[in-house]
Amino acid sequence: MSRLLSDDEVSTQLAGLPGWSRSGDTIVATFEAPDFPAAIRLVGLGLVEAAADEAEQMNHHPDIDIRWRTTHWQLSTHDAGGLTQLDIELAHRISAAAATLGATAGG
Ligand code: H2B
Repeated sequence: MSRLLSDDEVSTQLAGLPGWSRSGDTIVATFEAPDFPAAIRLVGLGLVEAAADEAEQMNHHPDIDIRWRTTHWQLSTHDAGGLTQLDIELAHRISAAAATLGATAGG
C-alpha cells in the first residue's frame, strides 16, 4: 500500500504538474477542446485510451468525466483514502499523453 502524501509533499509535487490542482483528497485537471467534436476526437484520438494503458500498467485508475468540450480528470488512491505518489505519477503520465495530442491541462 502506498503511503499518504503530506500536504506539503502534495503542494511540492503539484508545482511540477501545470494545470493540476488539489481538491480535497484528490487532484484534478481539465483538458478543454475548442468544441464538442474536438473534445470527442481528443478523447477518441486516444487520451482516454493512452491514460487507460498507463492506468492498467500502474493498476491505478483515474475518474474521468466528459462534459461538452471538457474532460475532467480526478485522481485519488481509494485504497489509502487519499493522495499517494501513485496519483502524482499517473497525473504526469496523463499530461504527457495529452501533450502528444496537443492538449494541455487547464485549457
Ligand atoms: N485506482 C485508484 N485510483 N485507487 C485505488 O486504490 C486502486 C485503483 N486500487 N485501481 C486498485 C485498482 C485495487 O482496487 C485493485 C484490487 O488492485
